[in-house]
Amino acid sequence: MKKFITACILLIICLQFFVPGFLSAQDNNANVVAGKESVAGLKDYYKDYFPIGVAVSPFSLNGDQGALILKHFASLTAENVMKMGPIHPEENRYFWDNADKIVDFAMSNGLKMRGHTLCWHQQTPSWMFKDAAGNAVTKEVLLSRLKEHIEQVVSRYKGRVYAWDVVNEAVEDKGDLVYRESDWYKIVGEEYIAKAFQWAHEADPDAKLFYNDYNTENPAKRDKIYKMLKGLLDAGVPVHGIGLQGHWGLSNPSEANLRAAIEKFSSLGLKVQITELDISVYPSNKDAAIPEFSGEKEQQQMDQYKMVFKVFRDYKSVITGVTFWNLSDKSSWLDNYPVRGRKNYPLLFDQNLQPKKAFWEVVKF
Ligand code: HAH
Repeated sequence: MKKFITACILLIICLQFFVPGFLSAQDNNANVVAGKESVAGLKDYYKDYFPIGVAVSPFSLNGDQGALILKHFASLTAENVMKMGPIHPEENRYFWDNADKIVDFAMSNGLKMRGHTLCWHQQTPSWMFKDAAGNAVTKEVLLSRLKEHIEQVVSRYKGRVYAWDVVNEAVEDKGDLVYRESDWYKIVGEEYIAKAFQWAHEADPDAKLFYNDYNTENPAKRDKIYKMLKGLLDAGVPVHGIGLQGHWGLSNPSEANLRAAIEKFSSLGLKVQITELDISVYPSNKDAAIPEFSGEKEQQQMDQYKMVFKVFRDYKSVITGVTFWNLSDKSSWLDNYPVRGRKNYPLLFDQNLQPKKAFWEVVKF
């Protein structure tokens, strides 16, 4: 009898070690939640699907926000500090400190790190396009500056940043024009896009390289981007994936357009990531600020989050990451864009860092 009891105790100890949650209230189904607090983090619910990430600043890594990041997220993106302006403020000066803080935090906590972004028309330092006399630089000068920038930044984070948004938002939204008429395009022509990918690949052959854009579910823009990407791939340019930014609204995109975009881009053999997810509660720039987030808007946001995550799960074979653009409704870039000072409620955690109703829609499956 004594031996039997000892054996039983040993068995229970073993089970506790090897079967997570054996002695706790946790159900074997990772999606069961208890009370207000989630048993698991967002990343744990999605561990068999794709890493869930969040865009951060180096100042949001401590205290309650740091704890929330570690509980729920498996990947980080620097919201701003790896962009060309902040990281390369003058021709021969790089400012690494802030980007290093985020990369170090990711590495010491076992998180993946995405790089954002190497070439964009905004948040680019003005010196980039000008010579010492203030005139526009030549194509050759601009390309050599871009090459130097990409080599420096990508090689610094080689082996730590696993994926880069190499070119951001190069395609025009309106009309038939394919390429955005940015300074990059005006000075270099479309060639800057292929060159950026080539130089990023040379600097880190193991990094996954993404073209990143918004409105990618809009059929007209989707088809322009598809054509551009097909052209790059046919020419042997090392592009590995497309980032759908995911700055969405309560009824946009439709499920059909979201599915069609994922299918169309992945038909090129590209991986797909949702790189900057948030769901704004305002349909247009003209909407007045709402005093509190509840009722119909809350329900619509729950439905939209539920729909998009169902679609992401359906395409888990091509989706290799889903990243939120900020951590919680306490503060997000949408509090100031497109209307300065208009409070928005676009994320899964509320202003007190608690999971919102939409959170539960995302993890109940
Ligand atoms: C994104 N652009 C950028 O990729 C990201 O770097 C930035 O922090 C926020 C949003 C979205 C965008 C925009 O900036 C302007 C007009 C439309 C969309």
